[in-house]
Amino acid sequence: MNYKRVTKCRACGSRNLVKYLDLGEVPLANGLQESFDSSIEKYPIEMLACIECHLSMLSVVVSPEKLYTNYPYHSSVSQTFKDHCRAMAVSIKSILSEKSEIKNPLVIDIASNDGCLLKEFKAEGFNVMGVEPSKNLAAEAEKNGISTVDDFWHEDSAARIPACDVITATNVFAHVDDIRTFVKLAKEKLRLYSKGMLVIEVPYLMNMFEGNQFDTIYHEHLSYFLLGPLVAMFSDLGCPIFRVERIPIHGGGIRIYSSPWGYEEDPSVMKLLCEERDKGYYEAETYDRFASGIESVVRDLPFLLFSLLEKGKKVVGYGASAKGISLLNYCDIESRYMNVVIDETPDKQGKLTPGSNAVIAPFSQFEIEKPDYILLLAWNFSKELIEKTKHLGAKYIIPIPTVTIL
Ligand code: DWN
Repeated sequence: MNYKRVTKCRACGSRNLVKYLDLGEVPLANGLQESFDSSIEKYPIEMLACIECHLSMLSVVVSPEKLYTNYPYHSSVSQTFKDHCRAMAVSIKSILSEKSEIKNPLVIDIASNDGCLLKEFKAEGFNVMGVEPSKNLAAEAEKNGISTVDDFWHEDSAARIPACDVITATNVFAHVDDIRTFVKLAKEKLRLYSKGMLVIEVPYLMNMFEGNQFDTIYHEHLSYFLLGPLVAMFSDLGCPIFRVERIPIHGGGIRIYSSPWGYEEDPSVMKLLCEERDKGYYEAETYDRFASGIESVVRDLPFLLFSLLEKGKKVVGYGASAKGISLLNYCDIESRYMNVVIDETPDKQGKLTPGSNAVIAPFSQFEIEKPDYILLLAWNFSKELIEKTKHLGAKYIIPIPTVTIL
């Protein structure tokens, strides 16, 4: 068996965990198939909430080696994400320069993917180094001039990197089982001299609940964060969060800044903690409401695709995203309703979406398929995807928060 069950909260250690959502068993979202496989492995998707600190988490942890050794997701495919990385590098440079005079600071990016973020730091005059466990991505980053330690973030890899001024971790913290060790190892690398800081971006549970983004629940995402549990855990580890920003990327997240080196707490931290409390995120009803809210999409999306098929309309998916593949499985959408998903990531093309068995095809396939409807499976990049395809004259299906036709 390639997974283990969660028995205690990974943030606070409490065993007081309550299940609030069960989405059944689905294949791994990025486990793209070379050919049809009727015995594809499936793993449970259940959400638990910690009664003590309010961290939400999956009930199982699939082995990271199985998930990430060869990972098809390339950050650089999206211009929106590249713009986000550019703005992030500029903003961190400005915050760091308020605090220290250091020239050419060193930034380490954990789970640096193809080097998308580090490229922007480099352009801002930083020295850069990546840590990336996926061999294909680490090799690509190296090819692009980004020095990369080809490994997960653990004691051995941490020992191989120098002390630094900034550590970034975007879209990886939610994927990590032992988040306490992750922070401890990062904290030990931050230089006192430059008041080094750890900057982490994670999807935000408030955005997930408000936007009905249940498709972002899949095996790679082990935790679903509010600020509350993070503030408590980071403070317990001696690396307090001193600033938080809400960020629009990937449907809405938070960027947290933490450091062991005595930064004054910004009002943004208390403000968001109060908002979480006032909006009921520490109350059970909020979780039950989210769980029942997903039913409309699970009912309406297959119904819409079925009725379009009956009317002889062609539907093509756009963006073989992990969330899109998960959505197809949660909604039981088979290839007879939609047999092609377009994706511009070469590593994904020619493969089948696990479970729903649609062929992943390059952009040029749009001209052959001539879709009447495009299902935006990467709805987080709707603007970019619509801009690229509007010449096709198709209508768009946006699956969440409610199934909508544009
Ligand atoms: O945390 C995670 C997030 C940040 O990224 C991971 N666990 C995996 C991944 O999730 P995802 O696959 O749901 O991410 P995206 O970025 O929403 O995926 C978009 C997909 O669409 C990619 O496969 C690239 C593709 N795409 C494209 O073909 N043309 C995207 C854009 C913007 C495009 O123009």
